[in-house]
Amino acid sequence: KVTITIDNQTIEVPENYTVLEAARSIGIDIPTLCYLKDVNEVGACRMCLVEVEGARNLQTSCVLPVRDGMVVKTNTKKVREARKATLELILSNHERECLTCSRNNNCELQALAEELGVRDIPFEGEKTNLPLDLSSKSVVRDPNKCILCGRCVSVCAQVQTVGVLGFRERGFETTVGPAYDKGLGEVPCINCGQCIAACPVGALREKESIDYVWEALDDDSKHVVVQTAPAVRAALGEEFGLEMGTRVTGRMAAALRRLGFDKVFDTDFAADLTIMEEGHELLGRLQNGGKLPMITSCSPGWIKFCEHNYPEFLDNLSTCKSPQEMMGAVIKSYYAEKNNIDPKDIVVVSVMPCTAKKFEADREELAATGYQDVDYVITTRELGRMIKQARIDFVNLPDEDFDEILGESTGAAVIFGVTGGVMEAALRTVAEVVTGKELEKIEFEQVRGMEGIKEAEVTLGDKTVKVAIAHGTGNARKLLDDVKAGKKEYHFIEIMACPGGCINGGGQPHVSAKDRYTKDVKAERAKALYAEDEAKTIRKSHENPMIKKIYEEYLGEPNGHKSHKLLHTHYAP
Ligand code: HC1
Ligand code: SF4
Repeated sequence: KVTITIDNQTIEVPENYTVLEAARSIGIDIPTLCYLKDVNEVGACRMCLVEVEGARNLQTSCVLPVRDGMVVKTNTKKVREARKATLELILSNHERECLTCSRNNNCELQALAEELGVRDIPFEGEKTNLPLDLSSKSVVRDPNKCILCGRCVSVCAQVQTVGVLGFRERGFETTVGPAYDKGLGEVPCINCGQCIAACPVGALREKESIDYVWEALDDDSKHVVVQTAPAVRAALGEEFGLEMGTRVTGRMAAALRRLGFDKVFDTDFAADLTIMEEGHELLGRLQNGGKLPMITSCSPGWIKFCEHNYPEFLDNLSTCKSPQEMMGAVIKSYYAEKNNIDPKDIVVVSVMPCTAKKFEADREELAATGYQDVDYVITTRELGRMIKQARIDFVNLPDEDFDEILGESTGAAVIFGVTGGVMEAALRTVAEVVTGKELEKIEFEQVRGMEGIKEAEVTLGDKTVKVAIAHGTGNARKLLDDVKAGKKEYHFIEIMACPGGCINGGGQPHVSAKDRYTKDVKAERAKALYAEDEAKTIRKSHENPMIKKIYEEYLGEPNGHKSHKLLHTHYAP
């Protein structure tokens, strides 16, 4: 421990603290902009300047280690003026179209300008004026709004180990983007949107599909059906000021109905269906000497990461389509036939916590009925915007249910949205199918939690199955390198592209760096999903009565002929 005095308060803090951490530990809020805890700690933006006794110049507190006896002042005239001048300089070269910006009222730069009392910008400099990068199906990059904080660069390189973003040119010409001026759609970007989540301003955002969805809803000749991913219900409330971790499943269904969707279905139904298909696929591979380890295939960011970086594992991927795609295929076949609707008139809209789902929906492999399985994908944030545009009082909506029968789901499905959840859901079903006996305890604690890589050994009948889970493609890379090198052996691996799984997807409500510092976003949202699992009467996919019904009425058996046509695919190298 070291003793340090900040703004006349003397405290003891661990010696590995920075001055910023020490100050925040006693509620002294030093402003930051480029700082993102554990991801980007570089002292580049100089917003966190403080005065240190004995030092001639102001110091950047986010990278300044504490020293015993240090005396720090965070709120002197010199500090205030320096921070404000720095901010004014950043603002002078920022396209300040706040009113029409996707981050209006939710922008860290805007908030700082208010907090530091910026009322005019004395030097109106030359402005960056570059075209938008619209080449990606998921992410839009606006260089004119970029403040060069480097948060996206760090996330992409260090957390995801994709590394397609970097600083280009120098001085005034500096921009952030892929090398050689390429667009994000032309490089091995995996569309995960973690860069969007890291961006403090509107320089990175999802490619919006809201207008297409409104258009479909306004078109009387279209039957517009919506599905919502497991993780959306754990975070949508944040768009309306509700506490992080508030479950809004019922209000979300009510809002979707009020927006005018003809049917409100739940991707969770398809998650149960995925477990039926994937569980039997695993059993098949274990019994018939199939390719192992089998790796989950529901996260489209992970699929793209695999295609670019580990093509040798493509045959290890489960042939199951992701739940969102299975749902689309089932809507345009089973549901269409049952209700006598021509699939060409059906529009399937997905609400996803994910930006990569936009890319996935457009993949040519995923069009089982001759039409794309899914037509439009909007993120959790975009759904929030639509609800606001419709002026629906979300917070005070009553709880409503999803529509039958594609809205019926189990606790196993809802935990898909958190790392380890697909594995746990699969184990609940596979264990019972193998042994024919009911599990005494259905929670598999070993696969839960936010450890980057998790491992477990599970007894299934007379066989011990080794499983592993990785979330965030950086962790996936470590795990796969070990498997490749023969250091580790598994039967079944779950990989999700985003750290924490879908709850922390690139399409979820923005959380400022300041809130990320104090709140454990992943854990809070995960709690909401585990609570929903516990609250469900049916918690195993194979016990979902509507899943039984669809196999009886239509699909036949898991991995059967019809399933293969509709629910499976192959990602070729
Ligand atoms: Fe996910 Fe999935 S869990 S991929 O994380 O398998 O996006 O929520 O919808 O498809 O079900 C995302 C979440 C989601 C699929 C399911
Ligand atoms: Fe990197 Fe993901 Fe952003 Fe693509 S979407 S640039 S992979 S962080």
